[in-house]
Amino acid sequence: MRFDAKEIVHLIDKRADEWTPASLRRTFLEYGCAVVRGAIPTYQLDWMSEIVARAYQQTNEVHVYDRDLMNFSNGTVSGFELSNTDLLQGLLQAVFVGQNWRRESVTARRIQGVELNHDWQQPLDLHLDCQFHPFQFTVNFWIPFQECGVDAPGLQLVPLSYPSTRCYSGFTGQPLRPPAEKWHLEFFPEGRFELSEVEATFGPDCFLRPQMRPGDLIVSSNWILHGSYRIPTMKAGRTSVEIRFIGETIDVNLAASHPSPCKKSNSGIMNLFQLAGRLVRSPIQSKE
Ligand SMILES: O=C(O)CCC(=O)C(=O)O
Ligand SMILES: [Fe+2]
Repeated sequence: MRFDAKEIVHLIDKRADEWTPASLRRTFLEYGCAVVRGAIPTYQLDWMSEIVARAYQQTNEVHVYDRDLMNFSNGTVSGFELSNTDLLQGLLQAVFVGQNWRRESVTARRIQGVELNHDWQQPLDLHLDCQFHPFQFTVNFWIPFQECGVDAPGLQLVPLSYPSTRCYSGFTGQPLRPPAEKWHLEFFPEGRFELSEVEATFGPDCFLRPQMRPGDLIVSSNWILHGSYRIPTMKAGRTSVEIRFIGETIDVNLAASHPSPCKKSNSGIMNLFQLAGRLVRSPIQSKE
C-alpha cells in the first residue's frame, strides 16, 4: 500500500492547456485529485480576491460563503464564477454523467501562518470532507488567492482513487458507533485519519503537496484524504476558496477499469446505503 506521491506527480499536475475534460476526468478518478495550472484568469482571481477580502472586513466568521459574497456584492457575485471555464464545466459534465448535479457551495477560508494571522483558522488536520459534508459525490475546486505551499500554508492530499480512499476510511454506509453530536463521524472508525495511521499505511511520502501560484487549482472530491499543509517556515497565512458541485449519489460512473478495491461493487455499497435511509444532508458547519 506504500507509495511515493512524487512518482505520479507528472501524471496529475499539468497546465490547463494540457488537460481536456476527458483526460482530467480520467486522472481525477484514478488518483482522486488533479492539479490544473493557470486554470483561472488572473484578472478574475484578483477581482474575486478583492470581494472576499472586503467580505472578511465585515465579518468575524471563520468562513465566507457564496451567500455572503452575494450580500457583500449587491447580489452580483457568488464565487461560482471562477469555475466558468470550458475545462472545469466540461469536467463536471463528464464526472456526473448519468445523474443530476448542482452547485453546492462556495467557501472562502483563511489559514493562519506560523507567525502571522493568528486570528485566522488553524490548519486543518487530515480528513475527508464527507465526514462533515453530505456523502453524495462532490467535486471540489480548491483555489488559493496567493502563492502557497512554500512560504504560506498549502494543501496536502493522499492521491488515491475515491473507491480506494473510501475503502481505507472504513465507510460501509452504516454507523459504526453511537451518533456523534455533529457531522457524520459515527460512519468512520476512530483514528483512521490520524497522520501516524495514514503514514503507517501509505508511507511518509504518500502526500501530494503542490506549490501553488495564483490561478492554479486542485480538483478533488469529498472522498479524498487531505488537510492543510503547514511547516515552520510558513510564516504568513493564506486565503483560498473552495467551489463545490454535488451529485445525487455517493458514486459516479467509473470506467470498468476502476473496480472497487473493497471487492464490493460500488452499486452494492450504494444500495445498502440507500436501504439504510442514510442519505444524510447537512449544512456545512464551520469546524471544517
Ligand atoms: O484550505 C485548507 O487548508 C483546507 C481546505 C479543505 O479542507 C477543503 O478544501 O476541503
Ligand atoms: Fe476539506
